[in-house]
Amino acid sequence: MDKKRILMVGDVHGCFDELMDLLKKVNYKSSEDRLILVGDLINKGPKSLEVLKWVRENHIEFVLGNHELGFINFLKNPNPKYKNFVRLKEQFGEELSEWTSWLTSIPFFIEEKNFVVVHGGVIPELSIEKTEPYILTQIRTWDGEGKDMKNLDNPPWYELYKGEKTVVYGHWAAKGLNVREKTIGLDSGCCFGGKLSLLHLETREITQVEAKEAYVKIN
Ligand SMILES: [Mn+2]
Repeated sequence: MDKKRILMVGDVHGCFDELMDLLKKVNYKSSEDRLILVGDLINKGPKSLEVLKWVRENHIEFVLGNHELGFINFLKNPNPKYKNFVRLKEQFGEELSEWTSWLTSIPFFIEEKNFVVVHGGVIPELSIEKTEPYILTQIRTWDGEGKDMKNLDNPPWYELYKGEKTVVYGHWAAKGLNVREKTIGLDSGCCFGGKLSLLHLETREITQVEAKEAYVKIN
């Protein structure tokens, strides 16, 4: 018997308090609901470690975003220029190796019968299994090759998407909440002073909370 709601939340980016408020607002219960985060849990906002701790302790499902991918690469090859990563690594303290192996165990996508969750999006030519992680985590537009996935002269990947499954993603705060027939973008820019968004997949109902403050400027 499966009575679970499937709930998905957009890019948290360290906005731990807003995440807690949002889950309260929908009366989230871990015993009854399946919760999936679309990636980019860390950086920009104030409480990256709190988000990671809560997610890990509560076995919350999520996919890796470009910020987690960058952090995993940083852990392999630290560069002091990435101050957020330096700080987060320090906060892990003696548990660094546990945190690292946990993070590297997280998938780049979650695929079920009716839906796919991925941070950036998917490309039309290729199955998701064969698509490179840097594309899955960073795609916005598609030029046929993935040379510049930010170039707004090219079409957004979701306009090219012909799949049957609903793709739920984040990563494109400038577009805001972006609900289409087969694709649902949930990054509504909480860390920039926007909103944190939650999708109830079965009903397509969206619930949002306002950011408590603008933690970073839009770049
Ligand atoms: Mn992102």
